[in-house]
Amino acid sequence: MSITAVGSTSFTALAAEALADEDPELNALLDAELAGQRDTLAMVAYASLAAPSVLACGASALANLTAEGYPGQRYHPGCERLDAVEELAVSRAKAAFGARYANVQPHSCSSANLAVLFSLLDPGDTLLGLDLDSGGHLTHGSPASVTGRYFNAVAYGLGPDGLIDHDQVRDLALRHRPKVIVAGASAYPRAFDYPAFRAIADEAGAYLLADISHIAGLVAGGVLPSPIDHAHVTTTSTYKQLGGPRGGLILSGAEHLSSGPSGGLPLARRLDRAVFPASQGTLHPAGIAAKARALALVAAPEFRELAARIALDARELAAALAGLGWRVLTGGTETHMVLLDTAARGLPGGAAERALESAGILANRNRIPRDAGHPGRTSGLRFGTNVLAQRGMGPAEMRHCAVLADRVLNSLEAPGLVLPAGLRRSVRHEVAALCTRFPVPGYSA
Ligand code: DSN
Repeated sequence: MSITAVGSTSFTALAAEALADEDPELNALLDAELAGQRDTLAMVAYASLAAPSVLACGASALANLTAEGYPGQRYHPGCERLDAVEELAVSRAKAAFGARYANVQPHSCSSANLAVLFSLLDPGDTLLGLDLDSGGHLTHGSPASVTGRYFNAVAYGLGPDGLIDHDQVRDLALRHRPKVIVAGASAYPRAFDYPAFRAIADEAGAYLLADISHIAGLVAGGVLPSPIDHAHVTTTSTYKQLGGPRGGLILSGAEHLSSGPSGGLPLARRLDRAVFPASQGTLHPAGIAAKARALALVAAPEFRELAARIALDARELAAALAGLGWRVLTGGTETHMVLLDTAARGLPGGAAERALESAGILANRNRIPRDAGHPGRTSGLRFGTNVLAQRGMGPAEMRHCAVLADRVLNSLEAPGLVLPAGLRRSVRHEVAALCTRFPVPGYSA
C-alpha cells in the first residue's frame, strides 16, 4: 500500500492496511493491545476508552502539520484547515463545560497545570494544594514536581473522616497567603465544594485553580457540580474521563476577561500566552482534532446517561466491596473512584494490583493517607468505573466484579502473595465471559 492511495475517502482504513502490510511485527503488537483491552476488565480510575472516530482523528493527515500560535495568528504557513479544526475544538470545549474561554493546546493536564501555575505565580510564590498522600496530584506542589521546587508549596490534608477539612484549608490560606489555591485531586472519591474554596481564595487574595482531570466527565455530564464559574481557571485532561485523546484543556468561565486578584492582563490573554509561547512550542494538530471529536460526543445526550452510570456503578462497587469486609476510604464515593485500604487486611497495594492483573482485572496500587512519610509504600488500591460503564455494565455487574476481586485478594498464598494457578484460570474465565457479554462499543472485530 503506498501513500499515493491518500486520495481515498477512507484514509484511516488504508493507513491501517499499510501498517499491516509494511510492518507486521509492530502491527501484531498493536493488535495484541486491542485484544487485551477487549478481554480485560479495566477497573481503573485514570482512563476511559476513546471511540474509534476519536482514534481516527489521531491517525489523520493533520498530524503532518507543524504549527505554533493560535488560529489566524500562526507562525507557519498552511494552517487554514487546522485553524478551522482548532476553532471547532475550542467552541466544543466551551459548549461541553459551559465555559467562556478554552485553550485546547496543552499536551496533557500536567502541561496545562504547569502553564497556568507558571503564569499566575513567580518562582518562590506560595501555592496551596492537596497533599499527594491525601490524594493530590504531583503538579499541585509535590516536592517531586517542579511545582514543589520552584514554588513555596504548602499542602492541605484531610480530616480524620478522610474528607477535605475546609477550616484547615482556610487556616493555611490565611497563614501562608498563597497566590494560587488548587482544588483538585487524583485519588479523592468525594465532590469538591468549589464555592467554599472560592470563598477561602477570595479571603486570602488567591486565584482558585480547579483541576477536574479525573472527574471532567461527571462534571460535563451534570453528575458533579461544575467549578467553571467559581474558579478563575479550570484544567482537565481529555483522556481520563472524556473518552478523548491524550491531552489537556484550560477553561475559564465568567471571569475570563478579568485579571483576578493579582491584576495584570485579562486571564484569557494570560492563559493563551501561558501555553504558547511560554511553556509549549508546536501544538499537536491531530490531537486537537481528536479532542474536537471527543468533545462532540461529550455534548451528546448519551454522555449524560454514561456519566450517571459511571457514578451509580461506583456507588454500587463501593457498597459491594464494603459488604465483603473491605475498608472503603471515606465510606463510599460520589465520583467514579473507589479507594480501598488493602493494608487493613494485611495486603500491600502492590501485591493486590499484581494479583488482580494476573486474573485479568486492572486496578492500580495507590498511596493512602497512612502511607505518608514511607516512600514506596502503597497501602491501597484505586478502582474506577469509567470503562466498565462505557461497556454498558450496571449495578449487577459491579457486584459480580466485587466478588471476583474479593476472591482474588482473599486467595493470595505466601511466600510472594501469589494467586494459585487454578483460581487465576477460573477468575480469568469469568472475566472473559463478562467482557464478551459487554463488548467495548465500536471495538468489535
Ligand atoms: N494522575 C495520574 C493518575 O491519577 O493515575 C496519571 O494520570
